[in-house]
Amino acid sequence: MKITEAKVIVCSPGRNFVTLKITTDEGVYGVGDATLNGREKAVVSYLEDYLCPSLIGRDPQQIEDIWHFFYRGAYWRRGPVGMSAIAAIDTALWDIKAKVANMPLYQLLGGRSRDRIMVYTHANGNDIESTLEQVAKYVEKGYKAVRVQCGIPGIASTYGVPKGGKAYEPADADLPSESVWSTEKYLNHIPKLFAAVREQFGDDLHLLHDVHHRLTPIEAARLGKESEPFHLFWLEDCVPAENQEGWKLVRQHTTTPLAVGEVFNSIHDCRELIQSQSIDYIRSTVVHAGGITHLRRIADLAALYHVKTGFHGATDLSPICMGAALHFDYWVPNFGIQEHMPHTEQMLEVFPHHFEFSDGFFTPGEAPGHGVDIDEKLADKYPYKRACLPVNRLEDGTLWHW
Ligand code: CS2
Ligand code: MG
Repeated sequence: MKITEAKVIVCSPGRNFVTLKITTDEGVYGVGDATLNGREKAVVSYLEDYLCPSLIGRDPQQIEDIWHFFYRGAYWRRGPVGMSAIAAIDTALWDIKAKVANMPLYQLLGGRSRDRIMVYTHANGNDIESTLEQVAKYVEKGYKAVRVQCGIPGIASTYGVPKGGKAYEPADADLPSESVWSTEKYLNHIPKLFAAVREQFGDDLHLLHDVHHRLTPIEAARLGKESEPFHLFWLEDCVPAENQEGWKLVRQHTTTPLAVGEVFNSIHDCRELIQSQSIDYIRSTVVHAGGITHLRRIADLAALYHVKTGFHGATDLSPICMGAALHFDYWVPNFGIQEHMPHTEQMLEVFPHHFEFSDGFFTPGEAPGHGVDIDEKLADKYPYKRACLPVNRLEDGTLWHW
């Protein structure tokens, strides 16, 4: 079997997605997600100008060799752009291999380790009351786990809270929009949100929150300690992920479980945090962490240190990534939870899929491969339009973490 074509498809059904389609001389093809929110065209060029030409003529079943050809062979290793490009190739090749084997991807990985995959969704609101209304809506739909984010009194807008009643999409402008942030106002308010959720919904609902990289370690330690009475499922990205020492400081002060990793793109980003047992969940996912091949290594390392998976699953990761992640979630022994920000019907129409939601859980489907495809004709109707993520400033104008 030989690769005859490696085509990059860029579309924008409500938001930008980058898809790689690898076709073989036997007619079997596979698809992979290559979407990097706000930097899509960088990955397109990395694929089209450098990786795809080297794919033609190769045996698509040599997944491991191809992975190392593009990783070790890059010289300039790691980074979100290169690893998203490698991830797309890897995901498409696993899709092909599973189709050739005529089995769903999870079977090829080792079979399922659970009956269904618990997911969490996002409840957001401009204030605590409207956030609770959203939590109630999702509990009604059967979700067992909900992430809560709400507006902060005295701050015009904040991460995770949509504006004007639209679905939340952070890449909201051609060039970065600017928001203002106050750590003090945030820290004084958020514990009240957790208390209100526990008051109204009791102790059994899994409660998650995303700090989105904005605190210093000692501030995160304070929030972790103040959150302990509300026993969160996790506090996510409480400090910027590059400073791995900072996580050890937070860990010393609180028993609130900690999650990190959506901005990581290789095992080397995760290793120190996992081995020092400074975290409880690793969030790196298929599209940004080198694909199935590399994510398996991260998950296996995590398993040695009681760290569970909690893959990133925002709408800026395409349904292809969601499909591949769900197969991975079905198999991985140390599964924790899967994020699921629902894609719109318009997006799901472009990406026909087999995964199914029921009562707070997903199953990946039994179709050969990862079960997600792209309707190229429909995709062509939605041309790319640059959209950048915002930047964030403190009230004194200091450029801060978004
Ligand atoms: C967020 C993401 O879902 C999450 O946990 O951190 O939505 C993140 O803001 C976006 O993926 C950035 O593109
Ligand atoms: Mg996050």
